[in-house]
Amino acid sequence: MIFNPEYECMENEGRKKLQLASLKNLVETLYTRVPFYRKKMDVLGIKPRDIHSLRDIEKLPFTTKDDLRENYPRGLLAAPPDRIVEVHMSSGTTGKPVVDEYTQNDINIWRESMARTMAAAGCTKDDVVQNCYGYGLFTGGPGAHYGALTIGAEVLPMSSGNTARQLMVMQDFGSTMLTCTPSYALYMSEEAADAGIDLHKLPLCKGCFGAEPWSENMRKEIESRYGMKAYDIYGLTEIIGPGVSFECEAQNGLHINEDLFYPEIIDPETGRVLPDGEKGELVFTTLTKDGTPLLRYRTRDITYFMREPCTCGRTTVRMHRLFGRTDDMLIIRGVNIFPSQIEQALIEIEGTEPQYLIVVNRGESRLDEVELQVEVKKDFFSDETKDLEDLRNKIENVMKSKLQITLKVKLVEPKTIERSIGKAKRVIDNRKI
Ligand code: DLL
Repeated sequence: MIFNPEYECMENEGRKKLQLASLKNLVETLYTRVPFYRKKMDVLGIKPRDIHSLRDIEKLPFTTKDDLRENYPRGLLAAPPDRIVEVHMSSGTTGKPVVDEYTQNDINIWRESMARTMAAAGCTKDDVVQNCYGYGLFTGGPGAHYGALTIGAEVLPMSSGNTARQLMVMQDFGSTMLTCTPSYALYMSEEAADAGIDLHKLPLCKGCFGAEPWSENMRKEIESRYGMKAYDIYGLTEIIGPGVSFECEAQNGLHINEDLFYPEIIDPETGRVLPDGEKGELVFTTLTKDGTPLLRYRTRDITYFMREPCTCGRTTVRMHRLFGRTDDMLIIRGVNIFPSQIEQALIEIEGTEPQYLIVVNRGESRLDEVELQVEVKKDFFSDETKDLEDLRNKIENVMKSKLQITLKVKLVEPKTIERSIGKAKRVIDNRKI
């Protein structure tokens, strides 16, 4: 279902006009209210009156994660503090957290974007949404909660973890829709199998999954384990949380809510804007936010734009499912690779579980050495050692032929790789320690 056809199916020229009007407003607000942006624009010699067309956005400065950290906690606030009604933060595992402060208007934007997102996955007022994204400073739980309420569905605000209780509630309350990270969906399906619960017999038939990289094959795996349709949803704390972009029933790229978040793709090295179809770093400008609006925020996420019309009728630009983050890219003996590519190849190999860990070490010859730990399926593990050796060789060969990378595979026993209830940790990089 299309939640808001007026904006989602808008004719392009109309949308561009709207975006330009919002951009002019935003630049004026940032210049007058946020000293950080005034300084940046003064250095570049740009004034709000210099913005005449959407292309003029290229004259404006970027904002980086470091800028946000340096301005922690409230340096980028653009609204009076008494207008803030809610605050969220990223986990901040690698430094000071990044902060998003919401006015009531911003909460309304978030509700709207998440309602569009969940409606595109088929959510209606008749659904029972089991929301297992974490609640708290993380945006996942509250975002899906707002979306479900805006549509008028029933929400089970489970948060993440306590898997036995999740499965009990799922059966007793007849959940029809699941919202959580793909890795947690996978973990829950394992626990269900161990508890003898047949997920195919439950009313659960769709889910919105995101917050971490996952592959097309992981989608198929989740869909077949649950007997449901699994949709990819994308977002980040800095911009609004989940709700920035989402898949529709065509599942051919994620529609960006571009009347609210203006997207660009740039070359991460030079900062140059790239043409449609070229892969690069995704950049967003929040067009209508009040609390902590951002200009040209560099997400570090890698994708490309698809502008061909979509069969669903929405006219918004789509982004290809994320390839990964610039900071997650591994360079294995000269070949650039994202963990999700390894996942995609691995899931097709018979005898393995979709559970893996990539360990990167600096070898004696100063070359990067990569060990791929892969869990073997239970029935396979009790087999002959020779079969295990064959499986190990097979995985190494597949990685070599499909991805052109040479890595060492270590097969591990079932259930030994740590399961995740939130964002899975797939890479341990010992070079950074
Ligand atoms: O993860 C917001 C969110 C919650 C999105 C629930 C979707 C569902 P952060 O914790 O700030 O916010 O992390 C944002 O997670 O820059 C991407 O690198 C990654 N990410 C988010 N969605 C996807 C996705 C939330 N669908 C960062 N595929 C982003 C791949 C994703 N990576």
